[in-house]
Amino acid sequence: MTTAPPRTGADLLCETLLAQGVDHCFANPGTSEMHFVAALDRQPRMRCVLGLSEGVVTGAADGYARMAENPACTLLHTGPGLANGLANLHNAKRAFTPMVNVVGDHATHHAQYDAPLAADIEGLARPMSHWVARSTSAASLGELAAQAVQEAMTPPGRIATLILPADHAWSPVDAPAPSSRPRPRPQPPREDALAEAAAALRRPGTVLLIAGHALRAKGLNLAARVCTTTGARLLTQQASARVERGLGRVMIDRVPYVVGQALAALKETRCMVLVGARAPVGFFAYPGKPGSMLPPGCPVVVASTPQEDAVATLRELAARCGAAADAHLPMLARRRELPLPSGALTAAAIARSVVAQMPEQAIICDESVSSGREFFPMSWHAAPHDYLQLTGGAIGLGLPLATGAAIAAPQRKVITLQADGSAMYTLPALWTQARERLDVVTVIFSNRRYAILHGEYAQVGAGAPGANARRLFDIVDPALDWVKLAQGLGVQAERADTAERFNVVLAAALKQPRPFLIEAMI
Ligand SMILES: Cc1ncc(C[n+]2csc(CCOP(=O)(O)OP(=O)(O)O)c2C)c(N)n1
Repeated sequence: MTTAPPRTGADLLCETLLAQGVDHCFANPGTSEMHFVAALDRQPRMRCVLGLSEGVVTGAADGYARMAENPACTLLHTGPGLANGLANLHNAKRAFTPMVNVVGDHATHHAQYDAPLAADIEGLARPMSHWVARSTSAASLGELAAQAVQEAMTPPGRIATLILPADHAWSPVDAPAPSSRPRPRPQPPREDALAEAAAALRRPGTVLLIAGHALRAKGLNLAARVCTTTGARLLTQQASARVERGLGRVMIDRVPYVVGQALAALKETRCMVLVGARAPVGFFAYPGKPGSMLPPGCPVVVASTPQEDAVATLRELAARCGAAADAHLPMLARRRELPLPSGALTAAAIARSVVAQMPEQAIICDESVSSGREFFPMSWHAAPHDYLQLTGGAIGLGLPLATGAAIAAPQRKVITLQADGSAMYTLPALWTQARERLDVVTVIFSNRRYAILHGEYAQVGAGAPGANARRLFDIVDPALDWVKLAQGLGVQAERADTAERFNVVLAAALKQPRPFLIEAMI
């Protein structure tokens, strides 16, 4: 006769996560996490998703949470497992994504031996986490897990990392899982900030820069009403975690990436009002160029910080500016026929084909780097969609982000606009897409180079690339065969080298509900 295993600290952790509404676990486990895996195994409500590298795990948890508006947990193996996932944790932190990381560690009594995988997990976790804790006993795991979820859900979204020594995971416990707690709410807007912002918005030359939740349809409509009434100019940051765009939605422009273009776009700005946003700065410093993208001395008014309620702020500003609820909004995108492209396959042709063919409610994950710039203005008039970007600049997010988004929104088509160099960082995400049968079409912009770095080389004043620089920027020898790479990971794939062929392959890919990759030869 087999007896049921005793309830462990890992069970308590798992039960608590579920009780707090966390029911997806993106994982790459090892020996120190075996009891957590056993606890997951006893919880059929927890969906477990394997990522074959930790960058996939953390990136997918980011994509999941952006669409589910709920944190996932990750399961990472000790310091090195966490370290492999850090770049995408950095991106998630910059996106204000809620996330709970469970990082396994050696049993406490094993620490004295300095075994090979022993590492300073706190030291690795801290820079990419808002909150780091280590369990002190099996019984502590309930309270700590509940706290981790609270931390993660503290607006606008935080990274919480809980370190789990193996003996706390395997020791028996009686303590019940803490019951579900109310989710923390964003702070209300501040009266003095609202008054100052409302006055600033009425002055000529003011830009209203919005971010975070203000970029969902409701916030955008309020912002458009404010700007239509006051004449202020509406803008968002260069990259955003999630924007609701397309037909019937507000056509909001963004601050350009290229410093010269950003400076030109903002040169008439007399004042900037921020709602959940940060005043625009250069992505990098360039010799002889300013770091702030605003004209010198331009005042900045913080109407609300990212921690404050952006939608409530905009509602208040609309009221104070006298914006009518039924005001006509010229900023709303209207239908525009976009013929399919023909001829040479270029980044612009791909953008046009995607815009013309994408279904309603598609989720666009954009890591197209230098190839996707045409997509943004063209897709104002596309079918209504969500648009997810790389907010932390650490490339290698696109494929995992799409993976997590597809898991969060299984009824929606996910389209990944993916630069080839960036795709290689977290290529195994394609395997997870195949394993989980996800509805994702990946478009690889196969330019066989780090194109943006050619531009940056000139921008920083380094001159023309010679042989060594070119060897660091070009990935043509050997050429990556994306059809074979995808097929090897279980994803169907085809190559397109003309616009006509791309149109046909994309149409077929969009019709079927399984992962599909298009190698677009540009
Ligand atoms: C983690 C990380 N490593 C390196 C870089 C530097 N970097 C920026 S863009 C880039 C290559 C981009 O090439 P690709 O993804 O093919 O896009 P393309 O520039 O060709 O459009 C690199 C290496 C980075 N941003 N993040």
